[in-house]
Amino acid sequence: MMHRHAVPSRNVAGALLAAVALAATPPRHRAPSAPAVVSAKLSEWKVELSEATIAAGPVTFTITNAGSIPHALEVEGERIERETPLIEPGATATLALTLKPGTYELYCPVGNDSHKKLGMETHLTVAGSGSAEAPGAVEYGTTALGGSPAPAAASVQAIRVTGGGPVIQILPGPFPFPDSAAPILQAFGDEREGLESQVKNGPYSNNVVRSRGTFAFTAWDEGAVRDSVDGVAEFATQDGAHWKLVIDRVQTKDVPHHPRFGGVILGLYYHGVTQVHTPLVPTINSAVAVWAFGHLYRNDVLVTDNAMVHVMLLSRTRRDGDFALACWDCSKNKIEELQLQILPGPGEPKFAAPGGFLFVNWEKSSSRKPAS
Ligand SMILES: [Cu+2]
Repeated sequence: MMHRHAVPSRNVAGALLAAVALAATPPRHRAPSAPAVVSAKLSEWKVELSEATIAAGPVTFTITNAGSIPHALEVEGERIERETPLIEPGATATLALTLKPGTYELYCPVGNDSHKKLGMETHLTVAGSGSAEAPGAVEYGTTALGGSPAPAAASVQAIRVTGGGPVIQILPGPFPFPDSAAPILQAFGDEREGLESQVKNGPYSNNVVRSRGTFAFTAWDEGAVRDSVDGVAEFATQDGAHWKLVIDRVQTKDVPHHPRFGGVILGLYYHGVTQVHTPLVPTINSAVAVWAFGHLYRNDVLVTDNAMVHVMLLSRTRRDGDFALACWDCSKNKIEELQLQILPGPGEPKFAAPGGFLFVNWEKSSSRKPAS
């Protein structure tokens, strides 16, 4: 995913050197008993702190939700784990803690960590009191990359996904849960109108035809702009056309309304009720989500080198038999549905397919860690 602060492991040595050169910002001087004050600003999708380093002792966090959906703040580290209640957009909360020296992770715990995975995560260094010049106060990792050291868990991860089971093509049609989606759509501001047209025309519809084809890809979640993907899909559509899609590069530009979407994200709870991304998709968990560009061929003729591709391996949303959408909250279902959506690139004509898009699912798919 597009973590601004992910430090590639092979650059750690360089980052350390850079940090030593930058040296530490000493904690602000204050009376020993006066609590430090740190303001935290929450928004989609980041946590911004007024201080990167403070001295050990009492601290009061003043937290403002400057975003458009509810968030919260959790402070974790040195055996402390404390969080605020949910903070509505525009509201503030405070959290008073006493912190020992160490490094703390501050993140938004909303949405089973989906907000955290989208970037709502930062770090705070607490230096031993009165030891501002001590090496312990050096927040290495605060480098030109502009963030904190990435936790080990954020290092390179990869997934190999293979489509399987019944293959279906989804055609334009109405979204089957308009009443559930309507209140969520209210929060989408300028984009609401465009999204509302999808309530009538899909692509998330129950208008489904059986298809056949194969799809397999590998995706690498390497942080910043280094995510990558490599895969091929081949399938037939209702009209008998044969399509081939080669995906070999990720799309890292912001997706409207939700900046930080793009590239490869492993593990995400979103859509539906979560207020993360469009509610015109049921609430789901995804093992991997990819935004990519693809080379698209129809009956062996190149259609475009810039097809916009969105792929998810997610909780099953469709029932067997007629493959209608079976749930508004599908997040507890087995993760085995592989969705492939293909749209024309910016300014390009619609595809020769119903609705001008291609949307194909492999209903019983699987994933594994690729051999490295
Ligand atoms: Cu949040």
